[in-house]
Amino acid sequence: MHKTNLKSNRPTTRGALGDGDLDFKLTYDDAVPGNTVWTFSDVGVGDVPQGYAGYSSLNILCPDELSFHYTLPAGWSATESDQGGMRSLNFYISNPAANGQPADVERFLQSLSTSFTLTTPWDYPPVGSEISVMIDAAPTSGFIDGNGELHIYEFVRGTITWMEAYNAAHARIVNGEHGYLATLTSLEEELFVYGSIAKSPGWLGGTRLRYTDGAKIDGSRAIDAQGNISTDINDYTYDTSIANQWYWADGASENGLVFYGTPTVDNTNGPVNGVFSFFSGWYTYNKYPQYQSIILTSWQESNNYGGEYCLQFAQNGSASWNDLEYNRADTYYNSGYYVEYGPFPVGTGFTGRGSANLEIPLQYDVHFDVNNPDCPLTYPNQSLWTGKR
Ligand SMILES: [Ca+2]
Ligand SMILES: [Ca+2]
Repeated sequence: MHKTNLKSNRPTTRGALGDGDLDFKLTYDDAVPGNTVWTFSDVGVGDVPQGYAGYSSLNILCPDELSFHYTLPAGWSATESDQGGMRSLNFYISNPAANGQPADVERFLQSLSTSFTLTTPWDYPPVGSEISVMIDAAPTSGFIDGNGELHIYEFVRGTITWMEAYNAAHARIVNGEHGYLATLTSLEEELFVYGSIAKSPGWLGGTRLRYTDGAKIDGSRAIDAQGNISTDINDYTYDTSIANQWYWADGASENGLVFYGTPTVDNTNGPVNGVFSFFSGWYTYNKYPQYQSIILTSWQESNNYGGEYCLQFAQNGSASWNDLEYNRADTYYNSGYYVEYGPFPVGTGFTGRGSANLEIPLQYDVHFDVNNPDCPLTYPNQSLWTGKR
């Protein structure tokens, strides 16, 4: 048995052009024996979209066999999620005006390198074999859930009511699917969104509002062809005898799910067994001791202070939740809303709004049998054995 590597068959660079304002190449130095490092090059980032001060976020989605090497520029932060064979790296730019300009993003992408950790030569990434990069002027991040599925989140500025935000979220589209007011249904998702983009107070998709006949809001009672729900508070009730449970009013599988069984804080009867909730206060503080520094305890929520029935997130820079009036829309209490998209299936790249999906230029070896030298096979992204052993 004889085998050899056919170096000439290795690609050295690959490029991609997104359908938004982003393009880049991955470069692999073929001259270095055993090299597993790829670097980004030829990065081009387009102009900042009108109405924005700069880019706010940069997300990378890839198989989790990839290791990324980088140094964060000043004013940038990073969050990572890694589940189900996929990895999502999220870089958040805290001051888009200062360090989110196209040249800053280009410099950072150009400084990235990545390498594989392969235990065997044929142990290539099982899904996708793609690197997806998305830049966005709006704060956006991508989370990989326990099933390896992708959820994308976005914070949208705007002082609008909860019902208006419900409709506005539905009108937004990523990867071809409508968004919805974000649903944080696990501690992992909660901490991820807080750690990546949640720097401003804004609406989530939870409420205890009901239609006046007692039905939950779930998107099924549209008032127009766009699927909007009524924005008139008179079509709803927040009477605690009817509007007595907190539930998610939208979302892929959690639409209608009750996450808190009482209208106001009740540490015995409120928390629903096996369902995640994260209201401010001592209950949450004691239940998650390792995250006490990001949970507000100055008051116990939900407190229905003056009539509050819609779910608000990231007040005073905290990760915990608060109940708020539907129309409490000012920059201190509520400066926008959180939109979620997905879940998208394993292997989905980003599309739209400054994104590029790139096949990873894998090193591949071709093995052949000297007794049959005419049959060296080349096959991208695979290590093949051919001929007789
Ligand atoms: Ca969710
Ligand atoms: Ca409150």
